[in-house]
Amino acid sequence: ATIIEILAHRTIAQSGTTPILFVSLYIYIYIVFLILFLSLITKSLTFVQGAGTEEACLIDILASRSKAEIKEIIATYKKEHGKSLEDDVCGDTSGMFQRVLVSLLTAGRDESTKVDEAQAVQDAKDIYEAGEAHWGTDEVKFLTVLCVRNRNHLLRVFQEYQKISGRDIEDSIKREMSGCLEDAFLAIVKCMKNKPAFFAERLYKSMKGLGTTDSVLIRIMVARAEIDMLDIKAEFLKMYGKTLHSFIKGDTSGDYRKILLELCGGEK
Ligand SMILES: [Ca+2]
Repeated sequence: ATIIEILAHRTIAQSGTTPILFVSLYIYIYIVFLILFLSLITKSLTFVQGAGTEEACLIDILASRSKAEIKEIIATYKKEHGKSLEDDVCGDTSGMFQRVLVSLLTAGRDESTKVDEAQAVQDAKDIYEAGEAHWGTDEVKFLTVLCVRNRNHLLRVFQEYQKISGRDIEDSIKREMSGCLEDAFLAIVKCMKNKPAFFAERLYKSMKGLGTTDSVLIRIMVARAEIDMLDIKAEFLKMYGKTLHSFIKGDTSGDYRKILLELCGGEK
């Protein structure tokens, strides 16, 4: 008989002899501890995850959209909510994370394709000195480069950074920062390097492991369906050795699955 059956069918009073009483008590305490322990683990896991779903949503959108798209988002937000998106973001966030979001919102990024060689070398040095070569981190330097420079220029900065520091910029961000700020800077760097790969990773993480973060899955599938879904699927397959289609199929069910697969398109 299993422990549960023993416990269910034999109360302490019924068990009579002392050894059995102790064994039952022991098993009972063991189970209570196990439950407490497991709930503690689940709690601490949600704590370490860093950005909650709402912060992650802000990061995903603001880090990946162009100047024109952000302007449109701000206008639509104003029309639908009668409030300024910037004010609401400021009301809900704080510190450097807030400054990064506002910087992305005010769309100060240069969108030309010009690479200024000397400036790129200087930017890489500045970031290195503000981070790895500095006790603590001067996050403002990261912000001025990552939120302002154009994509081609940044790709050059990342190369130069690797040369100077011997590290990938993503590793340094992970070493120097934490929480939402780390997530925001990482998202910016990943979007600059390869936007479809960034979304492939977000989709993968929304489904792998226990449960599915439906809000992330839905948002990205709907937002990218007609933009770069083919590229995202190709990156997904390259990164995880499985098709996005098969992943969604295995992780969802019913009409919800049908709609997501429709947005995903064919297996390939
Ligand atoms: Ca440092």
